[in-house]
Amino acid sequence: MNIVLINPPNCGRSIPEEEFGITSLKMIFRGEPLALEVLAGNLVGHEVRIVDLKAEPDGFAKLLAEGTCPDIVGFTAVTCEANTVIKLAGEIKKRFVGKSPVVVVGGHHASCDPVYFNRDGFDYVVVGLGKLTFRLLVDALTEGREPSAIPGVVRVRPGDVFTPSVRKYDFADLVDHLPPRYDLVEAHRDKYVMSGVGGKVGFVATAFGCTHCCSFCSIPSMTGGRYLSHSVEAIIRDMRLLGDIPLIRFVDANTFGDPAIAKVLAERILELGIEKKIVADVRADTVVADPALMRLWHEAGLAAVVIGFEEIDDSRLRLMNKRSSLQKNIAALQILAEIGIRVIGDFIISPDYGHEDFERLSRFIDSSSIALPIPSILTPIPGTALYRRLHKELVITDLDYYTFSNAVLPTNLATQEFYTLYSDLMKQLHHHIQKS
Ligand code: B12
Ligand code: SF4
Repeated sequence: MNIVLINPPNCGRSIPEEEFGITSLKMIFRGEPLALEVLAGNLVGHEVRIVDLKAEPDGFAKLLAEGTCPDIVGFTAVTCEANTVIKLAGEIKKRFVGKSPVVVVGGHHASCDPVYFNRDGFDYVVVGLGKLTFRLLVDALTEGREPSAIPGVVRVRPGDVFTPSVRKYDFADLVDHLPPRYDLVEAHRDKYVMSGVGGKVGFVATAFGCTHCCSFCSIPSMTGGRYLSHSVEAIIRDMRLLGDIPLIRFVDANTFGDPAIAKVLAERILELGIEKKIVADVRADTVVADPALMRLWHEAGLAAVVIGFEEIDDSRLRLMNKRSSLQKNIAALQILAEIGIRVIGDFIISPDYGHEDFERLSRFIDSSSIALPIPSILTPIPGTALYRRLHKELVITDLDYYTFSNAVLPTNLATQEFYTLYSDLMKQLHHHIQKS
């Protein structure tokens, strides 16, 4: 089969920019489309290519201009990319009308809100981890079998009943023995950079899902609540496949979710003398529970960690089901500063924030050792507990705005005032970054 996997362009819309001319919130994100490389890794025997529209904005026009119709087109999308992908899928169907490429969508939004894609332009939605499922789907299509019985695969029937069955996930879903096809994006390598931490970056997935279930987070639904780790040897293999790229970002939402595996992995990196700078996500309570593990990881190359601090108020943390506390956040910062690991800190600004709250957060961050603070705005992503609780209150339902930098819930302050304070906070953080 001739398979084309498409990474949507940087998209999503900004209210501060459109309504108030505040452009200081714009961020440019870069990184390789690892999901598509992972899927391609399990498509041995097929002709596969990746069109990364974040790295190559005119890639889609070039694809449409080609004479050959792909047999299968696969799209990935987070929530703010869902509408863009719907448009692109429609254009594929229109361009190759009569030739019937099979169009499949998977990824974060397809997993948390699959019914959203039950519309023209698509043939199948894949829910959750896709490395094994997509291979089974491609096999069924190759052999002319009906794929709907494959767990995680749902046939699109616009206007008709669309009920994805509940799926179970296990280690087999990781197809551990086959590496991602890093070679498919080789032409764009120089564009995959992590500014602020150290230039050219390669992505490695060490685990999927999470050990926790915070109310705003869509990660647990990717694996039905399970935490699944790759084998240590597969992780080492992938790190080595990235060649001389000096910086590795472990893209897992919670890299140290299984501390025993994390310990063996760090020891193996040290034993093999792999000298890479590493950035990974860790929970504050994991740092506090096991500082020795962090020390070991620092030796193994861990240069920076991303921590979801989210809030500086315990009652708000409880409401988010974060199962951590301000005290643990502060203790984690102290431990990491002593070890010498830099911290990238995520914070969530609730739409009910007033002046006081913005000021308190700004003071906290300014007096902390966080090297790169990243405040985003609380956004109920469909499929999360937060969405189930608050969806009736949404004032913006257009998913283009679900970029985590728009208030889609009503703000307590006047909207412009809210965005101005948010923008001021971002500017202040910019100074903080330059200072640290
Ligand atoms: C790396 C990353 C990025 C990179 C993406 C690089 C790229 N793809 O081009 C960059 C930095 C560009 C980025 C940007 C953004 N990101 Co981001 N990002 C991540 C991160 C850390 C890792 C993603 C990853 O590579 N995972 C590894 C792969 C292998 O796993 P996977 O993506 O889950 O893929 C599996 C399945 O989903 C499925 N699958 C995926 N695609 C497809 C396609 C098909 C056809 C099939 C069959 C299956 C399938 O199979 C895969 C293998 O099992 C995740 C957090 C996380 N840990 O998942 C957040 C995350 C995906 N990002 C998120 C968000 C919100 C954003 C931004 C809006 C900015 C922001 N505020 O963070 C922007 C949106 C981009 C835009 N259009 O502007 C959210 C998405 C939530 C949601 N539902 O919308 C996440 C989950 C973070 C979070 N905790 O909330 N991001
Ligand atoms: S926010 Fe972090 S700790 Fe909470 S469920 Fe998501 S990935 Fe896990």
